[in-house]
Amino acid sequence: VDLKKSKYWHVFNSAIFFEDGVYHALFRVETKDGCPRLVPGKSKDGINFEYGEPVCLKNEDGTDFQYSYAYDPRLVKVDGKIYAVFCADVYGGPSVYIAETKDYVNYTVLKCGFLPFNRNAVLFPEKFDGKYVMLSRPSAPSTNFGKIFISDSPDLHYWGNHELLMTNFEPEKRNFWERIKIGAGPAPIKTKEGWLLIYHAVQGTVNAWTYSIGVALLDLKNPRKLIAKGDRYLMTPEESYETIGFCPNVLFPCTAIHDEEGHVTIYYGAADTNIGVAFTTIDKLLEFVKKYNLYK
Ligand code: BMA
Repeated sequence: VDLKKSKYWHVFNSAIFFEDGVYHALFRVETKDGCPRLVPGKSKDGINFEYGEPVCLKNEDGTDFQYSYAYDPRLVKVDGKIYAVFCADVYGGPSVYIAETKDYVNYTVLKCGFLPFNRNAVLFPEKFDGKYVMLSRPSAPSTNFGKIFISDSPDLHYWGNHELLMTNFEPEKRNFWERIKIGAGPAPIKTKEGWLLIYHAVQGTVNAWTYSIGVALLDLKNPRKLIAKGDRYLMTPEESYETIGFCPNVLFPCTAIHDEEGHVTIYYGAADTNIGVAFTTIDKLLEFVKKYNLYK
């Protein structure tokens, strides 16, 4: 989907939430100054969006949220409230921020519960034993490493019980497609067999890094338990809009919308330039992750 007709130069790793017949978006855009910003959008068909000005981010006390850039949002509904989880730089290094919205345009940023450097965070849409659960990817300035961690919180502010959930490359497993790092994608999808986690995984090549999309399955009652993880990518850059762009060979999923019949629509950033849309089903994702389970 080529969204460049808007005034924004690149529109890619974005969050889209479907509710009451409307697709609400929180787009990651870049204007020609190269600065990542978050912009709201609205659509009836999930493809053609109206755009707004960059979102209004306020602190809980009503003052402006001061940051230098914000990017890679995910939108999640927990306990009837809509939250954006995104990465922003406030202290000279990116960290994970949570912001609540009622209209998808005005966002109240909660006090930061994570230390820099940390990115690729997403909340589970349900609480477990009364606690919010978050996936995130602690890293470092160079970010040439990274694994997915799981944490919980009683109030979305104080986060703890940090544990390694999923590692990337394991030499004896030969999963080279995720050699450099991995990061959680959209909010996990609840299924009868567990939580489906769509994520991105990075391979190093002689040219640059290649970002593919993978899938894992977490235990339904205890999401700290990894049940299965694909030994190969679900999608890798192949189409011209994925292999050619501002940053070639990048697939970066931030949204997975599913309906009651199990259809799944994945929106992913393509080459840091456009948004791609891929269709699948919960059954197909479950079949894939079980058939190609790295740990079977
Ligand atoms: C990551 C993030 C993503 C981006 C990707 C490829 O580190 O910055 O937003 O899509 O790099 O450039």
